[in-house]
Amino acid sequence: SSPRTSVSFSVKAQSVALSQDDLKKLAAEKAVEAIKPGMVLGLGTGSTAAFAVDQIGKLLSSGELYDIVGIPTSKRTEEQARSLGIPLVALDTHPRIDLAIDGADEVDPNLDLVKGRGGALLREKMVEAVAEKFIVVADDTKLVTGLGGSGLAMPVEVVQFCWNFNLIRLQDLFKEFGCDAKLRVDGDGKPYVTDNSNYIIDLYFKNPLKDGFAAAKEIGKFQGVVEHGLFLGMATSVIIAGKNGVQVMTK
Ligand code: ABF
Repeated sequence: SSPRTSVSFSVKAQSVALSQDDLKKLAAEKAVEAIKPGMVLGLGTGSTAAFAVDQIGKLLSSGELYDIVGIPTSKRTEEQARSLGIPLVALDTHPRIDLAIDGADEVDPNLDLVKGRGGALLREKMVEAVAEKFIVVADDTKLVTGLGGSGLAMPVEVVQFCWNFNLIRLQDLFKEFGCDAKLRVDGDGKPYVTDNSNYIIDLYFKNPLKDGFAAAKEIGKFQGVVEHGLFLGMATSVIIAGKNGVQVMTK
């Protein structure tokens, strides 16, 4: 595993306890400080990334930031960015991204991630894989010692055709980790449909994965799997906000 260095930044003494949203905002705004005029940006999805998108919108309207374009990782983020007047482009015309800022569901000590509980994993991975720098923003509840160890879902995006076939295969693949696989459903109990018209199978592990890279390789062999939520070796740095301040983890 790669060495890791951590740099801590203290936050101003707070007279009231910071909420989880305050922490997300702190991490997001710290990441936005890395944006320079002229950059092509990857705009993440989720409640933490949304604070970064908000801040970009504010800096654009105050004139402190200019001459940037963004590539949104979901329809939700596209709407948010449009409403803030952030100029948007696509990977088709801008296949090089200077900086992507996005949240995560789990962050391990090697800066490997589980992402996609928000359902946007495919576009997130396409954007973040080509970004020169990828800064992850999160509060400290996202830290895990091993991926899959939070007890929450690790998503796999699959085509709709014979989705149950892949559900069974995935559950079987990870049976040594006590994997329970479930089709994601929306509030009406109907299958959740991604921005790319696919389904999501959520994997719940009793024990964390021993080797994320081996797991990713095996999942990738299944026909009909479009993408999975293991984002390995992709993050350049992770900004984690907790009660004691903001910590920047880099490799
Ligand atoms: C995106 O949003 C996803 O990859 C991840 O699933 C989710 C994290 O959301 P939040 O910041 O709301 O916890 O980053």
